[in-house]
Order: sequence, then structure tokens, then C-alpha cells
Amino acid sequence: MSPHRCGTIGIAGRPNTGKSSLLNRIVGEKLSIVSARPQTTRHLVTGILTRDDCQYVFVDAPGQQSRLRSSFHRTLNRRATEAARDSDVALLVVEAGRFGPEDRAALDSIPESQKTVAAVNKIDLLKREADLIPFLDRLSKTRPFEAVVPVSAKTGRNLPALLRALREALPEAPAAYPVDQLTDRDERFFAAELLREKIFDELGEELPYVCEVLIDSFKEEGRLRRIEASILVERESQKAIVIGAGGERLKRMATAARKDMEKLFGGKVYLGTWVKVRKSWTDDARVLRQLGYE
Ligand SMILES: Nc1nc2c(ncn2[C@@H]2O[C@H](COP(=O)(O)OP(=O)(O)OP(=O)(O)O)[C@@H](O)[C@H]2O)c(=O)[nH]1
Ligand SMILES: [Mg+2]
Repeated sequence: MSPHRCGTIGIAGRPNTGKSSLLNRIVGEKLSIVSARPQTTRHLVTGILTRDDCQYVFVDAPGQQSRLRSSFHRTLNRRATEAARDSDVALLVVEAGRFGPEDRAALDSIPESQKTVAAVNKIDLLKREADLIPFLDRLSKTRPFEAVVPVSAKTGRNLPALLRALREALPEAPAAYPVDQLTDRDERFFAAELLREKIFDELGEELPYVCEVLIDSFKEEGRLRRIEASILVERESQKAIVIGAGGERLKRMATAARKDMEKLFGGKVYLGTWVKVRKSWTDDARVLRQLGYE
């Protein structure tokens, strides 16, 4: 029998390549929030896949970016690089047919000595499959990857090949987590994240980046989870936009978030939401600490 392997896989790549989508697809649960906008992920989120011969401990991370420079965004960039650096294997996620300066910067943040597997995601979007081969060739020349694997997080295509390649690169070790454990984050964390995802879905270009979610209270009453959450914004004008005319937008976001929470937690949820102004929280050390960014 082949030896049991176990280790951490730090996911890296520029924003929006589908890192979180890939993690969710692999573990089969929506653990890491996804949006069409870049810079959705802000925290390190662990997702664990346990197989007979291997336990894969994935760590999703924020995409590396250079546009925003507040102390909050600098913290995100630090997180983007530490996951890949501190893991047994780095998993670089790029988009099929695209390898630009931001991808290059993400790759360069992974030390040369680190074992790295490249996943070429979104192959379902390729118009001509034939274009893939030269792209894989070019990517292979940028670094001696352990493997370069084309995949689609959306359709699930070729994920078994990616898992095989990752397993090969992981150390021989017994499982580090119980077989039924999916993550190291608690329900409180996912409650905040799922509400934050709806902010990305609902709000225009800039607003999601100055919004944060704080869980003020999380109580289990029998089979009901009673959750009170605050959405932080930086200005009164932003608060009005988040709430929307007659409170419609806030209500829509809260309903969508509650439904996702009920699915993930497997039980009824009551969700109360407030919008609060915290001036310049993206540069306020006290608020950042409270949010877990320091
Ligand atoms: N067509 C297609 N779309 C995908 C695929 N994977 C991800 N997406 C979409 O790409 C967008 C970004 O996905 P995310 O998973 O949030 O990307 P990310 O790399 O985690 O982004 P950040 O957290 O911002 O760094 C979303 O709109 C996804 O639905 C894929 O395989 N095919
Ligand atoms: Mg993400």
C-alpha cells in the first residue's frame, strides 16, 4: 500500500483567479467566500480534505495586489504571501491564457526553494482548447513546478489530477486532523464571511472594500442560532447606500446571508443586522485589532 501523506497547501495567486472557488469545490462546502470582484478573501481559511491515503490541509489566502495601500490592505498582502511560504506545498492559481505582471508578482512571492504546484483554472472559459498547450508550456518555463495542472473549479474538471499532483508533493505523515473535520474556523467566522459576501454581490465598485462585518453576538437557543451582526462603513453616505431605499438592500443581503448560513450550519438562523459608521477603519489600529487583522 502507498504511504499515508498529510500536509498543508498554501494557495496563492493574484486576486480573482478562483482560489476560493477551487478550495470550495475540492472540500465540497462553501467555506471561503467568492465574488466576481478582486480582493474578496481577507482571512486565511483552512479547508481539509481527508482521503484514505492522504489528508490535504488547504489554506486559502487573499490575492496579492498593489492598488490599495491602507494599513488594512498591507496586512492583506502580508497574509497573501505567508500562507504559501509557511506551507508544505504552495499552490499557485492562475487563469488559463492569462499570465500578467500581477501573476508574476504572486509567483515571485513564493520562495524558489518552496515546492510549488500550478493550477491553471477556468479552462471552461477557453474558446479553443488548442490554445492551452502553448500556455502550459510557457508557464512551465517560469519555474520548475512540481506539476502544472489545467482545471476548472466551476465544472470540477481535472481536479483528481490536481489532487494526485499535490499528494505526490506532500510529506509522508499521519492525518493531523480528525477525519470529519472540514476547517479550523468556527461558525461565528463563517457567519461574518457569508454576510460580507453579500456585500460584494450587492454593492458597486468601491464600497465592498470599505465594508467589514463584526459579529456582535452569536447564541445557540436549542436548534436556532441567533446572530447579531454589524456592517462597518467609513462614512454616513456609505451607510445610506448599504441600507438602501426603505432598507430594501440591507434586507436582501441579510436574507441571502441567512439562507447560506442555514445551509452551512444545517439549522435555522435568526440574523439581525445593523450598519455602523467607523471613520477610516481601514487605517484605525484599534478597529483592525477588533476585526482580527493585527
Ligand atoms: N468560468 C469560471 N469561473 C470561475 C472559475 N473559478 C472561479 N470562477 C469565478 O471567478 C471569480 C473569482 O473567484 P474567487 O474564487 O472569488 O477568486 P479568488 O482568487 O479567491 O479571488 P480573491 O479572494 O479576490 O483573491 C468568481 O466570479 C468565480 O465564480 C472557473 O473554473 N470557471
Ligand atoms: Mg478568494
